[in-house]
Amino acid sequence: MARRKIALIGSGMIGGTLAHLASLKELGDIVMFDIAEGTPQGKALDIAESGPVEGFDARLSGANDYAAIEGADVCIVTAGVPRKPGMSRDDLLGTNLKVMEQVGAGIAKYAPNAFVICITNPLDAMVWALQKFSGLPKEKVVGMAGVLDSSRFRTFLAEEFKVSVEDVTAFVLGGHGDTMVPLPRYSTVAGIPLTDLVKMGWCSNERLGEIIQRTRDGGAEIVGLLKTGSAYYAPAASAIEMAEAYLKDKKRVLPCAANLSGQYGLSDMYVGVPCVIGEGGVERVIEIDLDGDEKAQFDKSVNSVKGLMEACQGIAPNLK
Ligand code: A3D
Repeated sequence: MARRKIALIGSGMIGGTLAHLASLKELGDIVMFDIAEGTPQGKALDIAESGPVEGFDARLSGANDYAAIEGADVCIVTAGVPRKPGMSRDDLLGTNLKVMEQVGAGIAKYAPNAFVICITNPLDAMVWALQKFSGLPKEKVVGMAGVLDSSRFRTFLAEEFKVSVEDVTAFVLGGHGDTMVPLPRYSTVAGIPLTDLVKMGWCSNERLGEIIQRTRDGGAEIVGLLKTGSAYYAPAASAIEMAEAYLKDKKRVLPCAANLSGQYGLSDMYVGVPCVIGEGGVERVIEIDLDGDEKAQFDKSVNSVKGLMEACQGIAPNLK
């Protein structure tokens, strides 16, 4: 059987890490694409040369022409610009929207059957625009944010409780931004909800609130430390988990920015919700019960995503 083909559109910090992880996991052959000449070619060759040492078989190549992504099974999009200190994700909108238009056209022409995972920020608006620009089926275009946000939440919780990260599950809903909604009721240590752990005296409500705020600020914390760009190891690992769920038809239940068609009372927009990811792409959006406070937080987050979508429509009126 032919190997699967994975196209990485954008070969910067996340793109390079994606190529490395996909190679180590032998997910398929990898084509790295970028407008910067030499960058995708150089990174692809460098990673290919680690193959004999690591013991993976994968063909890696780099390109500056979309024709190279022809027939890709998965496209992971990081093309665009990242944040610098002092910038919000939303400051990237104008530049990255134009990039999504080019990427959408490239995918539509050369990889119309691919499962497309968008990472470019501001995420929920960019994945929505990318689906429209590409015209691919809505269930085949998805955004990565929730896996990363919940992984950050899990990291901080495991550290706080001094337990393995493997035993911590976490749920984060809503848009990928300051209004994201980490849900303690649906986050657990080995199945015990955080709300029960507070009752059991594992931590106070105040401390839990601090951890939730650190999760919301998780991206900015890294931008502040790196100073030259944003996070890339954990974002790449998170997108690879989604790609693997699709390629291996694992039916993973993962929080993703998915297109809503009536769920949560919303339609024609992308926002972070729990999804089943398998060979069909986003096979199911799971509607969980939200209490009054959770619903209010979710609505606030949805409104901020809608504001970004309107800003996109102001720039690109064809995005109706
Ligand atoms: P960076 O290392 O700058 O890589 C971006 C790459 O895109 C560069 O190599 C550029 O040359 C390339 N590029 C620019 N314009 C185009 C174009 N028109 N066509 C093709 N390639 C182009 O950034 P990065 O890899 O650190 O981050 C990539 C994106 O991911 C940014 O928008 C970040 O804000 C975003 N990001 C999202 C998350 C989420 O959780 C959603 C997390 C971290 C970063």
